[in-house]
Amino acid sequence: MAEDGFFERMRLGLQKTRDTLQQGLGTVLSRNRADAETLEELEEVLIMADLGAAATHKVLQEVEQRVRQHTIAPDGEGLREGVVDTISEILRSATPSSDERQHDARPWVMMLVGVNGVGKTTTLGKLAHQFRGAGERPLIVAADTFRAAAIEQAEIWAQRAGVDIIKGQAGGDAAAVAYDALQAAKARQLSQVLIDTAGRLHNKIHLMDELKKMRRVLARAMPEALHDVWLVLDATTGQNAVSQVTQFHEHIGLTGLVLTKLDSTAKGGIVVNIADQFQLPIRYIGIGEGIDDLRPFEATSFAQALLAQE
Ligand SMILES: Nc1nc2c(ncn2[C@@H]2O[C@H](COP(=O)(O)OP(=O)(O)OP(=O)(O)O)[C@@H](O)[C@H]2O)c(=O)[nH]1
Ligand SMILES: [Mg+2]
Repeated sequence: MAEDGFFERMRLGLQKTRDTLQQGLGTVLSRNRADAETLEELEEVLIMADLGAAATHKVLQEVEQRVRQHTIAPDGEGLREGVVDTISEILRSATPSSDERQHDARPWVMMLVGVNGVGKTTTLGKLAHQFRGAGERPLIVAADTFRAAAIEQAEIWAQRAGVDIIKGQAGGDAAAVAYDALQAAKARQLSQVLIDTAGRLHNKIHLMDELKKMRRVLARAMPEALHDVWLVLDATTGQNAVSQVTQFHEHIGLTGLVLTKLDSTAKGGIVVNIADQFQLPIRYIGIGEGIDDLRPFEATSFAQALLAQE
């Protein structure tokens, strides 16, 4: 029941994208041909659905190739099959392998980064809750020292999840907080160190510098740390999400993505766009503000929610 409810919320969140795609595809595919004009119109539909130029190009190329090789029929149904298969394939490429889903290091040190308001602190609370539910002993690190309210918010999530928290002073040195937290986690033999970071500092360079400093300082406490840096993306954001991935990846190096707010009016096409452009696994998706509203990303159910005909 809970899982059905989860899928249903994702499906509703993706409704707008799904409708845009279905309507557009319906019109184009009703021509029942695979000629140049039809393919051009198909291109427009995919661009409108936020797939971006590269992923759109890939889908068209694949469809054309399949028509040429007679693996799909040169009619509406054939084209639909080609589009759905290719988009599903792109999404599958962003699904973490089972190896990637293991976080064996102890403590495993992970930092969530992202621009302000995307859902970092909320996601951290949900993750802490999941780890604890699995019998682990995670630690929340309130390293967003930019705002006093951010520290309080992390505290509330630590209480909800029933896990330890280490926090600094508002205006304090975030890297020092992270370093102390890692030392404490080692001493207390805690299993996961989950670091919350600021979404906004005085400017972007300052934020990137602070995140880089955190990485350097953590490596002094544990050479292999950081193990993971995940970028949180608000799925209702359009093309701007692409530049967020580019910038954070370039500056600090990412090992994964988390998509939040898939229960709101999400731009599903942007997920295909990002899955295609970056070799970064999508680790989790958020489907609400509650503590249980986080799930591992699954390409198959996502593709179904995005592409299924009503
Ligand atoms: N609907 C919905 N809302 C979410 C989800 N995840 C987070 N939110 C909401 O988004 C808002 C911002 O979440 P935060 O966790 O504070 O975001 P943040 O990235 O920590 O923000 P800063 O610390 O200001 O950078 C809050 O109102 C959350 O409840 C989600 O999956 N679905
Ligand atoms: Mg926050």
